[in-house]
Amino acid sequence: MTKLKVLSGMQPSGQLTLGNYIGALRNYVKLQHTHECYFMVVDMHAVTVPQEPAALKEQSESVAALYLAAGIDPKAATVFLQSTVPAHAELGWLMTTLTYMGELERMTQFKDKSAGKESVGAGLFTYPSLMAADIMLYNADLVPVGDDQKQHLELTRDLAQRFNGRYGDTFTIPKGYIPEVGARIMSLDDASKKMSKSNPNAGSYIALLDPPDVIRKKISRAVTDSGREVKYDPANKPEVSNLISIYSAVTDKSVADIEAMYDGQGYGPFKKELAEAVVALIEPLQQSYRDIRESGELHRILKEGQQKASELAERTLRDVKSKMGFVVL
Ligand code: ATP
Ligand code: LTN
Repeated sequence: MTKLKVLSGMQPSGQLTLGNYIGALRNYVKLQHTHECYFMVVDMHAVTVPQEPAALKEQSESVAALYLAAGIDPKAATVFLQSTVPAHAELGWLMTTLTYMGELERMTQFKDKSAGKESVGAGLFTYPSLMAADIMLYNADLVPVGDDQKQHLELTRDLAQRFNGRYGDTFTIPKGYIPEVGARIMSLDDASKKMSKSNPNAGSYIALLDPPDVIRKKISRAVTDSGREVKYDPANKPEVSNLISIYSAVTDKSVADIEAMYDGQGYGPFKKELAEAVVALIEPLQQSYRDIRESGELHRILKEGQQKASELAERTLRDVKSKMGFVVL
């Protein structure tokens, strides 16, 4: 039986966070042996907001190395940089022509990222059309992402259906693969905002490359309410509920078990043990990250990924162009 296809990506717009890991990266690792997987670093998406060239380069390599450090095996999954497969830009343009302005205007990520900014690049607006192209180039069945990408995925499904309706059956209609616990980890300083690697306040997120003591400090300083009850109640105790979600995702303990463990103990012991659980998860990943960066193997792996991804992507693009009436030579 042929394997279902999986594609996903993360932006090299900062250091990967625990939110990225729990919401998406963990599922990449889980799916790689049972599915045909494509995992990319979406550098072309990252430049929809200004990036400093040296930082973009370093972060792109760092994200790719973190994929591997988290357990992605380049022999099992194809790992590559989006910008090294030009078919993304090309199908991205074609998808932009298929997308309605009204659809893009409704995207909450665009509204959030453009709010209060004086000049906003047009790429930030058309970003979801490029994401749709990313997924469609590989005819992915499943897309492991966090909760914040649901709306973009819905648009991808609409565009795939629109294309199929106009030009004949071509694209698979993809589905999201979103975790039950941890699909939306919130900021440590403000539980109304999602944890985000591009947040200028480093105290708001736990980076996968934060040293253990920094992780301990960030968790001990994480905002909580003035009560002392470790209770999952997102409406009234959003901060503590967020920490419980992280605890549950990291240890696989149920919310009820965690509440029972800290019954009557206040936030102190809870936060301390949460920090240790996060450190225990992250330390081996950091060791493996250092090994990968020092091995000098990264570019070779990304080059192989580029070749594998290009084959499939080019084939889809030729088919699309031909169906749309471009002269294919
Ligand atoms: P940026 O701050 O640049 O917007 P980000 O941290 O939001 O970046 P992305 O690169 O946009 O991260 O997302 C990569 C993946 O991680 C996506 O699948 C996204 O849904 C998931 N993700 C991002 N933040 C969280 C979070 N706080 N909780 C759960 N999943 C998340
Ligand atoms: N928009 C996504 C990143 C992304 C992506 C994709 C995710 C770009 N292309 C294709 C899944 C599949 C985000 O996390 N902000």
